[in-house]
Amino acid sequence: MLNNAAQNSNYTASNINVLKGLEAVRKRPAMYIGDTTTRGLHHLVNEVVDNSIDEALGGFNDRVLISINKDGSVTVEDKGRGIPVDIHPVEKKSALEIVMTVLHAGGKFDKDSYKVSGGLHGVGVSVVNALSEWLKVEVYRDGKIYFQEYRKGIPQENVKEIGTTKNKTGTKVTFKPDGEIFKVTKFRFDTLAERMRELAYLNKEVMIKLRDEIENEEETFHYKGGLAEFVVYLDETRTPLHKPVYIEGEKENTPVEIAFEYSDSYSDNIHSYVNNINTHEGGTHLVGFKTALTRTLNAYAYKNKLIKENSKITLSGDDFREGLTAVISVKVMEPQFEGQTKTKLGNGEVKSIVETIVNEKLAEYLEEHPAIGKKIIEKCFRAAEAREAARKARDLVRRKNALDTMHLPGKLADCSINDPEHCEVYIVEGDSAGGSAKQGRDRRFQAILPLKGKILNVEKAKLNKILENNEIKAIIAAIGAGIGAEFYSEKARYGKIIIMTDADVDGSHIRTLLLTFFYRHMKELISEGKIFIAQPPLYKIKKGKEEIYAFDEEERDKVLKRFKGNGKAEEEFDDEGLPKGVTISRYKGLGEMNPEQLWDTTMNPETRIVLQVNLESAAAADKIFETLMGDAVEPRRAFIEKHAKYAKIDI
Ligand code: 0RA
Repeated sequence: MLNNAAQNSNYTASNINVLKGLEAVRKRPAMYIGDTTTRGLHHLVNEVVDNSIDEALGGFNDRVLISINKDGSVTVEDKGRGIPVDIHPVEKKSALEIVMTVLHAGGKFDKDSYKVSGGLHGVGVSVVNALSEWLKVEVYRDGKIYFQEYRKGIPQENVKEIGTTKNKTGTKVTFKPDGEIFKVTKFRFDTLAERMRELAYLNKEVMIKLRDEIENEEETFHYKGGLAEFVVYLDETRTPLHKPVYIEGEKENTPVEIAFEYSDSYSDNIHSYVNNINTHEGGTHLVGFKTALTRTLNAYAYKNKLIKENSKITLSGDDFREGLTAVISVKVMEPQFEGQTKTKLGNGEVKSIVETIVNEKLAEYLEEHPAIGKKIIEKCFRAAEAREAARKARDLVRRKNALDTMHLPGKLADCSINDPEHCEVYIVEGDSAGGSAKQGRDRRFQAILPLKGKILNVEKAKLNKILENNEIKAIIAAIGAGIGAEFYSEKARYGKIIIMTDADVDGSHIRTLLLTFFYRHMKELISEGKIFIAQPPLYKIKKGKEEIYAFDEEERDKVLKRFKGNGKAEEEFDDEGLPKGVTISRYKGLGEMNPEQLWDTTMNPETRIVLQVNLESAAAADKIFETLMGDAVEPRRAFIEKHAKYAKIDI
């Protein structure tokens, strides 16, 4: 082996590098795909699909088929140019093998498309390959069909021709994620569908088909109206005031696509994307849009005398964004991503590109659609009047020190350390559970804020009403970082905010109300991964001195089975199959647990389970909150029915 390989030093060197690369990925998968939970698992599919979409951006592809196969593998097939297969002069290998086995090799081949740098996307198909038990690729190119197979990223033989094709081009990748790497290897249709839907809205020329051979589900995503259809979809449960405004333009090789509409809601729902990546933290493209929107609408309002010259009320940027649902998508050649989560566009030139395009096209649009222009200005004027009223109310509250961080709420049992990074606050449902939590906690780093009853539904209330609510005031003061436009997450007094509610309908309602509040008014806490949901157990199973907690029915049954397995003769079980001497108690609420039990099961960082709330797709989250908390009843009923089987809500 060694002798043979040594005859060709290039060959040896490149192979060793490949093995090192694959090993690095398998050793630290999280560095490449974020994590190895279901989230990382689904990123594998996204990674391959991103390549197919890249081909579409170059104008070479208009179709992507994704299939979850019966054996648990996934196939992604496109009609792009096909991965090149020619033999690399130095490496003496097919380009296909290099793309599939060398980290970031994709970028070395000129794909003339919009490159992605930073973030999780664009790590390359080789990463998917390295993390797969096996992967098979077929390339249709130059009238031939090429094939190669890999195990854990290692080619099983050279690239070979396995047939001919008339004029088909494209790439077909099938892979089975490696169970040694991923805790869960089952793909969820809904999770994939969410991203595919988003991609189809963002790339209107592409048709994406998703099929699940296991669950027998199928959906086709193809939206010729692009972002205009996206905003209508996002506003499905709101009442729009007009048809979406659609703006498309290109400057300096930077295509810009924007759609927006106003609805009767109070929140602003602006989603921005760069190269199909959701820029949660915004950036220059968003600033350009906001600046142009404010300027153009203001100019239009005064020019057409829709606002009186002597009006006391002036319209600010916020007023032009109340009830606004907008999607901004730009494609940037060399994007610079900044910010905490690397989802903020930094390229300065993009601000003026977007600003110029919006100024010009929006002014034109308004001239052509005066009725819509009038409606928009009237809506923004009402927002300005309400803002003025809210400001007065807020000043009043401020004077009462409710928002003043110097005055912590009376019912907060604070922790003794004051280093936010190591401190956490439990927001607890009810005074009695609050009492247990206060006694059970580690008071050095755990603070407890008990809430009385339900908090206000912020989805249906204006800011001044929200600020009058006592429970909300207590949360704002305890966290100590302000609210809304004046929220500064770096000031937060705790690194973790843990929502702890009962495992019943009321509890989940309160949890949703709290999440809605955080999502609308302290969004950074969610995007920075600081919000968690505690998981109190539902059952206690006791046999003799042994006490075991179970978090759901499935776990309870496992424990019972184990007791049964350990147990003696079959006749020791009663009619319901319970072993004698075994008691099961179901916790109806947190209040039923004593302080020690609460600490052991739900609060001890060594043993507890907490779910981190993440913002995988802000657009999807937005829709879920509006659906759950907004006015329309029918979509809410449908959503709840569809998701009834899930214990938790992924946002
Ligand atoms: C490298 C270079 C080129 C295309 C691709 C990779 C490519 C990768 C994937 C992965 C899934 N589908 C894909 N389609 C294309 C450029 C090809 C050329 O210049 O002809």
